[in-house]
Amino acid sequence: MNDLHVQPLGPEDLPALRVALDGRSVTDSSQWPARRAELRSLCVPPVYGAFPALPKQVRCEMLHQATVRAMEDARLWSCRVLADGAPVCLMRVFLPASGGPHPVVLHGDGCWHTATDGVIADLLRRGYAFAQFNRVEIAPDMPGPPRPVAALAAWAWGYHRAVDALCQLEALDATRIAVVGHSRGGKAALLAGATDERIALTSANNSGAGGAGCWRGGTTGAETLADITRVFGYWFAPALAQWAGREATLPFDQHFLKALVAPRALLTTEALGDHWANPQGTWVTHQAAQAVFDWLGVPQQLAIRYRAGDHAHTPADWAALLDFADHLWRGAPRPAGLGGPPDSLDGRGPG
Ligand code: GTR
Repeated sequence: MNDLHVQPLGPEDLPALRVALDGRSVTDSSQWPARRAELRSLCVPPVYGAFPALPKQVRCEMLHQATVRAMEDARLWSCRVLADGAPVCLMRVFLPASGGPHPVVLHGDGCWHTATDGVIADLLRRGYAFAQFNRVEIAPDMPGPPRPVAALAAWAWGYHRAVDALCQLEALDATRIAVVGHSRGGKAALLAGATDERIALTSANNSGAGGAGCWRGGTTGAETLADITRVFGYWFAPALAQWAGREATLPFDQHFLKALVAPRALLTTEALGDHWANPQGTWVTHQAAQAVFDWLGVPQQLAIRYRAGDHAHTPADWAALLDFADHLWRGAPRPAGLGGPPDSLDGRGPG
């Protein structure tokens, strides 16, 4: 990436995170829950619309248990997640052969098969369980007539119901649940993590517009609000399209969604050549959200990682997530290579 691809935009151009709606500065961390609730009301309904109703009861029905010889005798559980008796989705849970409770990585992109056998084997070898559902079982990823619930909200709700189910499995450590997704799945994972405090680590890969990217801009050639609402209107609240061309006056930007994760952990993984997913604008929202993590005394809970290359959920991206989880949960050193893109607007290289 070089300067030709970068528009002049910095974190100071985004709406303030620590000025409450009544105009007062948010100075004490005891005010954070109230401000967090305000931020949520400002940035979630206008973009994603309403979530499906919260069920009274979620059940994780065990359908089958197997041993996977090709994965060092890993356990593989097939489950059905039910909300108030109605099926939500199927879920597969891979667990290391023995031990536990294991931290678990929850992935909703079953429709893409980005979690290859090699990726899953690596997770298991490193002592993580891996749970996967297919978000398109919850809401199809196809255009069609207007829907009562937009797809991203339905997919995020699916993550939440899968978390309900995972919390019922004693072999898993419910205090160490990570969620991850790629691109549109990364938008859903970020929304899920921002709105559910049981999720300890949220990770979005190449999530761009409506995810970790900045609506106001960043990378020249990045997908705009007009682009995404024209082609993928069914992912979003219908009213979002009204902001096309007026992004500079939005009362929020995606740093609000990132800040909702604080003080829990958030890692976004980005690709320098993925201009459509706005790698530079993602750095701007990152820097703006970092101020909240710093202020709450947890600067290390927010991380961003850039790699060379294009739009994809690569084994290197999965490894970056596990390295960060090892750091948070197992005392491993903070991984190298976290930080801004090499030609970031403020000139800071990867830290
Ligand atoms: C693109 C879309 C992006 C991104 C991507 C994907 O076509 O414009 O916002 O979500 O699809 O999901 O791979």
